[in-house]
Amino acid sequence: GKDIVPQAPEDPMFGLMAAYRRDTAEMKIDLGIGAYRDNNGKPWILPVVKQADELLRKDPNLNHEYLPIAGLPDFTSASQKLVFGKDSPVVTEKRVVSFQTISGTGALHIGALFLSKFYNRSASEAPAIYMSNPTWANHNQVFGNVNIPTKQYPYFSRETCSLDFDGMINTIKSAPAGSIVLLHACAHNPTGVDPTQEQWKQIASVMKEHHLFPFFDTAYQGFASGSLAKDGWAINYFVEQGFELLVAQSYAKNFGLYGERAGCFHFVTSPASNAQDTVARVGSQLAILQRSEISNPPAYGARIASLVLNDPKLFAQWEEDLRTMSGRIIEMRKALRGKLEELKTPGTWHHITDQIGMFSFTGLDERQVGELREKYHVYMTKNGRISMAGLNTGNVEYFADAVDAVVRE
Ligand code: PLP
Ligand code: TYF
Repeated sequence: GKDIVPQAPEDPMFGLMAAYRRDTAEMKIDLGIGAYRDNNGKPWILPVVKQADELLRKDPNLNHEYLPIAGLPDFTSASQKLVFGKDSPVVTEKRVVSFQTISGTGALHIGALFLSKFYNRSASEAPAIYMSNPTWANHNQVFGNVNIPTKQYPYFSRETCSLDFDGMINTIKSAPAGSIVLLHACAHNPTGVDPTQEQWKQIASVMKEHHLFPFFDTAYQGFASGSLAKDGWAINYFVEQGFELLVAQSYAKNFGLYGERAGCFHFVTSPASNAQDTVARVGSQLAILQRSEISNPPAYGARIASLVLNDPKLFAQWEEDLRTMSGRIIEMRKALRGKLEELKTPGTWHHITDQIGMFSFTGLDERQVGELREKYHVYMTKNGRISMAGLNTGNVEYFADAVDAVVRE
């Protein structure tokens, strides 16, 4: 009858991971989940995280008490500085309120929940959130679960394997005033394609003119340009333009703290005489939402990140670790493209090195992806995305040969 709970489909990413684990072939390759792997295909604990962990273990004052509802203050303040810059007016003018969250997903969720309760309540129709097509699959559920209507803007051109800027900007232009626009701050997942600074300026200008509300998702700061500040450029350009905006920040990838769930949510209000009052009111409501959802956030990951972010020496070590990860990924992009071009694999492959961050959107279609899995034990998402970190000097040639074979078929 009606009351039966319907069976839900398995999360495709976790299904893919399980299938990979079941595969007994020696040459199997996991290009599925966006998690960094070293050149031996193993998870990598950042050296700076090891150092911070040792320091924490030696600290006689640490215990397992609850954190405050908003999280570890040293963590949230350092997170503000990382996203907005040390001397940012949003920090000095106290125009930002930040809550520690269950990684980036939790930050998106509390932002979504806050919007669903408090954003444009007088509008005759609930405002929709526009997200890129494609986007991180979880975005749809996070916003859908709190009944925010979800819409899409074009993002990726299958022909050029690059940004469909005209499609994006035209759809944003046609969004009803008051709509929310979800933007990947850098290293777009799944395409690896970001707007240029010039394009970001146009996006900001259109959004201002049409009274649209930006929600930035920043899960890959440090993976895109090689500079933490540059990777935060788009957010800070919007801040400079005076937007009120939201930011969901994840430390899963850039600290390798995936399972520790360290993240932060930021609400920034525009410069105005009542800005501090706005921040206080919003903060008071966020505290109630946080309390009812998780009471208070988990401590360990935030302590690690906080130690590193607040210590100049550890921070410098972190930047080096980030360069180790992004540098290896760039090497693999070059190796893959080089090998495909050497094989004269039909098609063009420059997008492999043009794209940035953790992922490459290869342009492979579902049949090719299926054959890579069935015949060659290569695991990747159906949309043709590969996690570049799954490639290494030991398997990149095997992968290129496999791609060559399925493309020629
Ligand atoms: N946003 C994007 C675009 C992502 O790719 C991810 C995935 O890792 C997240 C947010 C959030 O991840 P987490 O909840 O592990 O921080
Ligand atoms: O896109 C990825 O691979 C990462 C990790 O349900 C991820 O963002 C993917 C799917 C998912 C949870 C995490």
